[in-house]
Amino acid sequence: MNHSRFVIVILACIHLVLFSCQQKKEPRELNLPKTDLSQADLIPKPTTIQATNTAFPLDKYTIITTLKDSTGFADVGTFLANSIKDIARLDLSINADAQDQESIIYIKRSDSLARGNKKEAYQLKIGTDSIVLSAASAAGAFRGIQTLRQLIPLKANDTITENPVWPIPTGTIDDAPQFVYRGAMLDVARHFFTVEEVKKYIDLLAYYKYNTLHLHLTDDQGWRIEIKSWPKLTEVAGQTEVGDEPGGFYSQQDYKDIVSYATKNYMTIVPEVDMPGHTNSASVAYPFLNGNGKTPEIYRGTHVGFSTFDTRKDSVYDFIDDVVREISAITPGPYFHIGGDESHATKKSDYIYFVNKVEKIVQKYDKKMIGWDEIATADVDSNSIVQFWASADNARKAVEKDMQIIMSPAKKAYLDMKYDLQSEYGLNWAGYVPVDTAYIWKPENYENIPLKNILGIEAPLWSETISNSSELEYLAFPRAIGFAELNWSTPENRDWKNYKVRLGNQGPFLEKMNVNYYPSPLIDWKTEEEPIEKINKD
Ligand code: TNX
Repeated sequence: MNHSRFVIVILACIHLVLFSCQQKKEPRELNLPKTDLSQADLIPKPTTIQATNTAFPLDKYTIITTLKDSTGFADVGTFLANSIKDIARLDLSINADAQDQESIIYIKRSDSLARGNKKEAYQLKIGTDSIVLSAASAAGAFRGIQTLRQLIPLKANDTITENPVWPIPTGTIDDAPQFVYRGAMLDVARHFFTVEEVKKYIDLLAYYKYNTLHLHLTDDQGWRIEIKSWPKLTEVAGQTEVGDEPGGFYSQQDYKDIVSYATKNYMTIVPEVDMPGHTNSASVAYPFLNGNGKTPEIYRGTHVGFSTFDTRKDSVYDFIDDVVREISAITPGPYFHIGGDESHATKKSDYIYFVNKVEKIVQKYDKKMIGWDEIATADVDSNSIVQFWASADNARKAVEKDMQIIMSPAKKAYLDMKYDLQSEYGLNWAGYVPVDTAYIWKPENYENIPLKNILGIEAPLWSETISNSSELEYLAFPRAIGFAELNWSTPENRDWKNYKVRLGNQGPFLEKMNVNYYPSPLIDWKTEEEPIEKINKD
């Protein structure tokens, strides 16, 4: 090193020492309450929790710092800053030089945390002046952020210092999901739900670590996604729904907007175009598609099983090719759901022929095919995925083909089943599904389906009896919260008695989010004595 370089290095060192002396402040003497991280109301329950019984003071002197050069981490930090703004009205600085910081939340990457296919693993180390969130991927960091959000009290403690402080219990959480596919489905075909309503559902699902939202985009009563090469689908078939209501549809721009909102929440959108049955509305728009021998007329009722595409006409497959191509082009996720359920008006041999042809089209556009469990009766590829809803025999056929299975048994996982006799909305063809029935079952060995074939649980919400967010929330909450835990936490970590206390303590959060949940009498719901400020996104 030459002389002048040496001088520069020495000056830089002196500057650094002086600067860090200036920065060094006396630690604050905060008299924070004792805590117990192991008793926190976390849903889903993390894999392991070690409590150290002190508290981290979240307040206006906290800063957020993230790893900057790794995709997604800075955005995850911004998501945390925004959630803290919502809960605590605190405007924390993120990745900026702060002068008066007292505590730090640091979000970093740690490749050693990835376990097998569990890319969403994360670790939270909460100390008295720092929180370190480590994850192998931004998706893992995002899941960890949800845990952190659940640890922030909704109300500040304003007796500790002159400024409000949100004490967070200290300790270490090590966590990873049991299943890689943690889904909910929304039927936007029987009744249409607006982009804003879908986004609100995404917000709530993401909070409980769901990573997939399946949209049932078409059915007998309506077609909800713009297909540019077949405009009448939305011009005609987008204008009806169950009952007298006016229908609606997503333009491709709207759909992209939903997809990008989901992506920011680390959720994958699975589009479903249900066929060859459940296609009356498409045949009303384009009668050549129809294969049931009757003149297609608009249908506003709730029966199933009467419609079918003409499975032996080449032009029908040209139509399907366009539909799959256009939707796949705006769907970054790996899946395309072809429905395939209740095709009672399709001959068995025609059904098998149809599923095989459509599977090829889906694969041509680089997507994995998903279908309701009936598709297992066709000669499907082992790469395709079966969604078990009704027939254990079909699910076993899928196991024989070594396929992956999404678990949605109606008796347990259908969000549109009534809770009980008093339920305002819902159906009951699969029985009543009270909050305990929805939680107390083991997807891990349900109907002897081997664990290795299970991709995860998906909770479908069919919309024959509901048509807006508040009715959606009545059926989905609180049961969707239980499926979140069944999906994420292993059986050893699940216990109804313990879960129901944590669930009851979600009351204030659900109220804050304006969620019209069903206050099941099985749960001792906690409510805030004082009215809490609600989060209004608009
Ligand atoms: C069965 S589940 C259906 C839907 C109905 C639902 C009502 C499935 C694959 N098909 O068409 O909306 O029951 O619960």
